[in-house]
Amino acid sequence: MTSASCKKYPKILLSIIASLGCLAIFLILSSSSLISSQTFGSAIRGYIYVVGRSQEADLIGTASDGTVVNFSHHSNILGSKGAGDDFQESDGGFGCDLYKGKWVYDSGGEPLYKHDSCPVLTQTQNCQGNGRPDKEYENWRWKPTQCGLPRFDARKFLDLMKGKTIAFIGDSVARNQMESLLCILWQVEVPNNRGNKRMQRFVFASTSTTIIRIWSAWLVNKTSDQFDFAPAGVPELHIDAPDETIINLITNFDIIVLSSGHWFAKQSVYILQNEIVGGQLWWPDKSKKMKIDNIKAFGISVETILTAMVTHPNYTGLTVVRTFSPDHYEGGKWNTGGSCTGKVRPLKDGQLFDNEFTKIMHQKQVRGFSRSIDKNTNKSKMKLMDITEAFAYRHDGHPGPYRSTDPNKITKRGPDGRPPPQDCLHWCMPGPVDTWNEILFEIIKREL
Ligand SMILES: *[C@@H]1O[C@H](CO)[C@@H](O)[C@H](O)[C@H]1NC(C)=O
Ligand SMILES: *[C@@H]1O[C@H](CO)[C@@H](O)[C@H](O)[C@H]1NC(C)=O
Ligand SMILES: *[C@@H]1O[C@H](CO)[C@@H](O)[C@H](O)[C@H]1NC(C)=O
Ligand SMILES: CC(=O)N[C@H]1CO[C@H](CO)[C@@H](O)[C@@H]1O
Repeated sequence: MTSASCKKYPKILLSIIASLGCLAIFLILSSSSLISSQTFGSAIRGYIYVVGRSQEADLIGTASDGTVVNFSHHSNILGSKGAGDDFQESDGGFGCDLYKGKWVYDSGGEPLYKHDSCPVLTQTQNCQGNGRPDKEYENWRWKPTQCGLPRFDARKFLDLMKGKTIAFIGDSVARNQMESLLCILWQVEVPNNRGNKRMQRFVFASTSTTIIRIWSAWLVNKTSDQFDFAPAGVPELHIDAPDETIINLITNFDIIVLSSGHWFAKQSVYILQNEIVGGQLWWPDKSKKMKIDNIKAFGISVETILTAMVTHPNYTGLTVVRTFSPDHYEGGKWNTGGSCTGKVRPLKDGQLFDNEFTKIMHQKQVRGFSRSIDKNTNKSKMKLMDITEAFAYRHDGHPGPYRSTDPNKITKRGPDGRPPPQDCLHWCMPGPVDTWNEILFEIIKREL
């Protein structure tokens, strides 16, 4: 983002700009935006991401179509009880790792819905509607090595989900996936909007299937009063206490998809056992080292929310943790020439950007997941939906500069080579994010 584009969002960014000269990230819809459907489409818009310089990819693969991926090193990353085990028992004992595979171009493929056939699609992710000139990114399909990933059958999904409720809980990437699912289902049935102030809620009458979204950026208890030496106004995250709003609702849900991570790049104070242990874009006493940085805080938060869920006496649902969604501010940071402008096909093998931040966030998340599995005392199930590496290849799947219908928006680099303001974090709809719901459907088929 340029400083000019920051000026467009003075309210949102003001405090951060003040201290950081616009070095801030603001990713997501504010929580209020889930209240009314009018605000679908109002959105945001600055993102900061630190993307490492291109390095040798640490994935191995063949190059016939340039997109073969070797994920075999995953077992190391995932540790003992990670997603590596998730699908071993399925497929009649053959096992199929849904996260190991490649992106294949499907020239005759049609997306699951059209950008103009889904009234709930947020405008900032409506890439075609915002004038994105290329369209091929809609036609790459994820092909797991050992099995096929069936095209999403909306009718079958509703039948399988008869009487059931699925809740997407988390940040704006949760919204991205929830809207993708709604758009897919919309093609066979228009749901009733039964939302309220706490949550978005759509009910498909034919099967009484309910799709819910609840905003919770960090998934843990957030306060904002003055606390010890933390000033009022800076979000205080009690990273060892879950967001009570979530915990109070979970027994109503059969399936919960959790999405978090990117807000740990935002300003906040980290509190553990009632003691301030660190902060992000906030730490007044430079002479003292903080105990917990944003990456550690993320890992702890994941363990906190999951532990609260799997030790809840009455929760029997399936919890799906969708792993950290990779962003693609390639070649720099968001404000130093990092860009996904002009990316029209997935990265080829060997071109993968080694994004240290993504990698370590993923590791912490997987560790938090594994540790909470060990604490499970109820009948609920947990699955890791480990999409991080597969989606690291999809630098073509983001809106880039096509974030609004504004006919005067800048979509090309300036004379100084600076890229235009852009979103290389959220995913176009239709687009690769629809694959998440195809994978989710497979998980549900296997677990319900
Ligand atoms: C994938 O990587 C593993 C180890 O990293 C290696 O043993 C294996 O041969 C590789 N497979 C392919 C198809 O390259
Ligand atoms: C956070 O914790 C306080 C104190 O225990 C509690 O009153 C509040 O409801 C909690 N809020 C959330 C969102 O969990
Ligand atoms: C769990 O269910 C029982 C029986 O319906 C109820 O008495 C109890 O309050 C519930 N516990 C929680 C934490 O919801
Ligand atoms: C059905 C079941 O296994 N419920 C258990 C869930 O976890 C609590 C402890 O938090 C147990 O007391 C329940 O028996």
